[in-house]
Amino acid sequence: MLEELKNIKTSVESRLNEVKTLEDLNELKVKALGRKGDITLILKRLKDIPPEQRVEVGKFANEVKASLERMIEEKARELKKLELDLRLMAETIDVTLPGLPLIKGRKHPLTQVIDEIRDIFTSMGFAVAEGPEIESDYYNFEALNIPKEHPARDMQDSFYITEEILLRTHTSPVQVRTMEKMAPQIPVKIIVPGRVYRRDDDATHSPMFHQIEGLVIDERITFAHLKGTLMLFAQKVFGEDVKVRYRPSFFPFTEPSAEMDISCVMCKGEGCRVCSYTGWLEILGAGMVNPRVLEYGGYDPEKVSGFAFGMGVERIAMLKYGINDLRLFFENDKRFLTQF
Ligand code: 2NL
Repeated sequence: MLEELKNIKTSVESRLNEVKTLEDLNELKVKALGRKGDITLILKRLKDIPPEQRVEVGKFANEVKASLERMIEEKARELKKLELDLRLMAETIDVTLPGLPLIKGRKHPLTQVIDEIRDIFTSMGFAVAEGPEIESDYYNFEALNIPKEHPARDMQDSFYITEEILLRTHTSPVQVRTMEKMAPQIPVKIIVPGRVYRRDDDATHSPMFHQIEGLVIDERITFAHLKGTLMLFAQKVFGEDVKVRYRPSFFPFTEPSAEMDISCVMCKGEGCRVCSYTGWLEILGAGMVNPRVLEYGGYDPEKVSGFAFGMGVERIAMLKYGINDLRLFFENDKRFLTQF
């Protein structure tokens, strides 16, 4: 039995060197020291041997058992430390590695143009007004002196929800609403940016587009105020040396009416494809507020007068940035949008 104990001891010792995991170690421990382990079995057999040998063998068996327990425990500590070291190594974070790139957002080019135009007019003392995109026939047409047979009123040209309710075709209804609220106070000096809707869809027309309109009402407002204000605006958007000209025009809500051209931003007035070889680009419509529209708004045309104007934001943006297809604004293609 002494021989057996020695063999168990050397066998466990040599196998301890090969053990690589806590699981293997536990297996080894059970096999040697467990309830049915090699050492335990020998201790159980002690009662069968002669008493004079029993003391010596028993003592040696307990020594082997204690020695194996110590060695196994030592190995367990070693393996635990190794496992922790490996885990720490695997979980190491290199704080010097570059981070993930942050993609910075930006305003849509149309929003940038609206903001720029808004800044120009607010710096001249205009306030910004906004209103509903779903409008009544009254505010969209009637109060703007747009007659019943006018083509804009046709079902083919506007988005009707009912016979009386439609998507606004211009931002002018907000100006009527503002006049109603303010009258008879003066001065009125507002710009109205916003989305408008018309039943059009091609390379130069979108069913939804943006307008900015302006309205000034005060005593003795003349066409000279209109010209000075809009010329300053054009020079701020397109540059100090841009030239402007006015041509007679017609709108039901202004009288007289005009259209403002600027010298072509591409050829500086020389004549090119963009300006159809005229040297001029049309950028907005304007006029003196029709007396009937002043009355609809609650103002007395004998006491006050006003001028108004309207422009398409997409058109201004296309001319400013040299964009040739309106649809680019609405396709959400980042290759286009990130250029602004
Ligand atoms: C254009 C022309 C224009 C107006 C809009 C207006 C509004 C009121 C009274 C009088 Cl409440 N006028 N707005 C006046 C002239 C022209 O727009 O070509 N827009 C894209």
